[in-house]
Amino acid sequence: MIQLLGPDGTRTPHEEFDAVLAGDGAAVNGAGADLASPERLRGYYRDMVMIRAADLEATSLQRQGQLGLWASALGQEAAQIGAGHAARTQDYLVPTYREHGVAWARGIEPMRLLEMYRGISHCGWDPYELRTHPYMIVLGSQAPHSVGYAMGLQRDGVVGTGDLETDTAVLALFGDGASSEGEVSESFTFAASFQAPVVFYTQNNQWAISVPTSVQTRVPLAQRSRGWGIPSIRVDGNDVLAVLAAVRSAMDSARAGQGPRFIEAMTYRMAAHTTSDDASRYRSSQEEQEWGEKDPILRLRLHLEQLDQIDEDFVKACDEEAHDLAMRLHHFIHDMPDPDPIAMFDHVYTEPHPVVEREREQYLRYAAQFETDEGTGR
Ligand SMILES: Cc1ncc(C[n+]2csc(CCOP(=O)(O)OP(=O)(O)O)c2C)c(N)n1
Repeated sequence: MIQLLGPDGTRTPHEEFDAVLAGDGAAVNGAGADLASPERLRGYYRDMVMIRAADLEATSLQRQGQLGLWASALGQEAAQIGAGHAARTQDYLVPTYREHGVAWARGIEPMRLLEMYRGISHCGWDPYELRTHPYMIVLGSQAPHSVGYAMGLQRDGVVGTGDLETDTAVLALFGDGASSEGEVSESFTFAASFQAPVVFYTQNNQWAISVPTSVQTRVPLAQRSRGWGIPSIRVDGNDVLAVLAAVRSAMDSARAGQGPRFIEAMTYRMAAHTTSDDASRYRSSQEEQEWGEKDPILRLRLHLEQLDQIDEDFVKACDEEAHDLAMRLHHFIHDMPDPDPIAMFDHVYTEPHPVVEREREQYLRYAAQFETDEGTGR
């Protein structure tokens, strides 16, 4: 397993990945040369603090009856912030339902995520503009969507031209449990056969609801893709620098036309699977405590302290900003008017669809029964 930052924040040299982080000396679409500069490290720290605060607030909002459900990404901040920042602006990302740090790194407001979990929005951002697919809850579906998109990129001629500003790759995100889905294996076949510019990225957070990873696989997951001829590595997913370097390097190989890659990031889902789950039913508090000691945010802070690049004022400013974000989310959701139910029939398909139209008519007939002098009663 590749680790650049140990749990105590100490940096271990790694020839290949240190060079990836140092960059090629040129700033490419906003990503400056040194991905591990103190300024950037502080940025990743702030990102992780912000997204954790948003996550905790979302859990509270669900408990207050304001969200239907919430899938927490607590503990996976480094695996997500690192991957999100490793992708270049033009890359296309295909996330699961738990990718809040990735979304943050791609510029998606946490409000948009909460709207989805409140059940009033199908997506909330423009996938074309932000180059990030809508969240998908169908396990493993990220893989074939990504491979199809990647094969489209080959046909568009934006792979392997040597231009880092335009050559594009796809990042397929899915969990350890999802990796058992047949469509992930089928996607490996297509990606390898056609040398598609796609990186398969699994956050192995140790659990698929109550099923441990040891039941999904007898070998390290990272080894799986090798049978397809897809090079792979396992990285410490609680180490933002290892993730950043691994994903950046794999995406750049893929965009250069060198075919697919697979990355397994070892991390831990510190919260329950969702707000509908009770993790104490299937895992020990000792295990939770052990992983708590590998907290990705603490690790980066310790590293910054070792570099003498962080002070109390910065930490306090991040905490205050995160608190403000949580408060904004709280008020945004509590003050949100209920949408007109008829809106749920909008935007299901790009074009009008006869089944949806029929359902819309049925609903209008149903709602008409409750019409009063004051209005429709909807
Ligand atoms: C095709 C499909 N089968 C089953 C489910 C129900 N389900 C939702 S999440 C989940 C576990 C997923 O675990 P993993 O892929 O490890 O991701 P994690 O939730 O841990 O991030 C299951 C079985 C689903 N959403 N889609």
